[in-house]
Amino acid sequence: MKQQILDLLKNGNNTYVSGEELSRALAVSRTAVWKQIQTLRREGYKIDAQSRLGYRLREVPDKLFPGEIREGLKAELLAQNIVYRESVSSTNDLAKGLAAEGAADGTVVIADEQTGGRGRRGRPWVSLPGRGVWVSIILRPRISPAEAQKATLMAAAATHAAIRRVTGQVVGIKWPNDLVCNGRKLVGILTEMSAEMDSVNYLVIGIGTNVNVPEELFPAEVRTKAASLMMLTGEPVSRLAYLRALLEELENGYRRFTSGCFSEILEEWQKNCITLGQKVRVEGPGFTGVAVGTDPDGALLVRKADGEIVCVTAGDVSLCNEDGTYC
Ligand code: BT5
Repeated sequence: MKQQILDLLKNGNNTYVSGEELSRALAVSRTAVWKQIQTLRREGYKIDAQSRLGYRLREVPDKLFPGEIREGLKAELLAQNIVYRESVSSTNDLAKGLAAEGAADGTVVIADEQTGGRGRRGRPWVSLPGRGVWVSIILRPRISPAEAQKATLMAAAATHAAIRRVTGQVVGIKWPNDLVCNGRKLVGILTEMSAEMDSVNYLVIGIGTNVNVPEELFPAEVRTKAASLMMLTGEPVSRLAYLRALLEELENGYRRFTSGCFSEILEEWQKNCITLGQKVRVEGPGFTGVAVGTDPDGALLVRKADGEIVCVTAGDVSLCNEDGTYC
């Protein structure tokens, strides 16, 4: 009923809709309408009430409510099940729980705030309330565990396209899971999976995008390394518009991925990858070399000084700065 009232108010296009009209359209009492209006107001919708005129929707909150996301969203699979929470520890953890209970392919889990957002290897991911898009997607592709890396690349290419669509800015993809601009990280991607020996049960792709974070709000430990879409454009960016673009690009990427067209995705990814052709250091083993390409699954190929080509499937890769340091 709440969503129906909201839809009717939106149809009113900034004019008043009478309480009587609302109660008639929904076949409920005017008190019931009033209660829903109060709930909407608590959620942040600014609704004017005038005794003889009725109600007018003045402002929609900057929240990623499923009803708002779906408005104008050109996606099918990723529009079906959208789970929203004001605050969670980690959308990836919530998504994994839902996936284990059988959540459908394409379920989207989104939160306004993460109190325990995670990066890879248990590293923390700063997820300020209301300032980013912290989202996880449950996918159930018929692939082997070895192919899961492809999903991270697919997500990076989709995120890259969404940022370009919404901000007009072209950012760089840093192998395997970062989107960066001037050496600062805008987006981090964390792909997790549940699998048998030869098949994946489900993937959870978590994508964290700093949207409206001014530099001073980043905690000191990431302030000089992080960026946001707002820092790129110089003005606030609509989280809803960005999330819709992201879901559309992800759905498009997932369709290509599952219909055997990963090579197209890889080509796009390679065009925008800033790691390729660069001198890099592969952290962990600690060797250096030149990133000369990827294998068909998206693993990074690094040519060492002695000419040996090493295939790097996971881990951190730092790029060489002009002064010979790596970051
Ligand atoms: C990542 O890990 O980059 C993956 C981040 C994935 C976050 C999403 S949000 C939705 C979903 N739910 C989750 O709990 N996670 C996913 P990694 O490559 O390990 O990078 C982590 C490092 O990035 C940290 O150690 C910091 O140095 C840095 N960092 C942390 N928060 C950041 C932020 N908001 N912006 C830029 N850099 C950040």
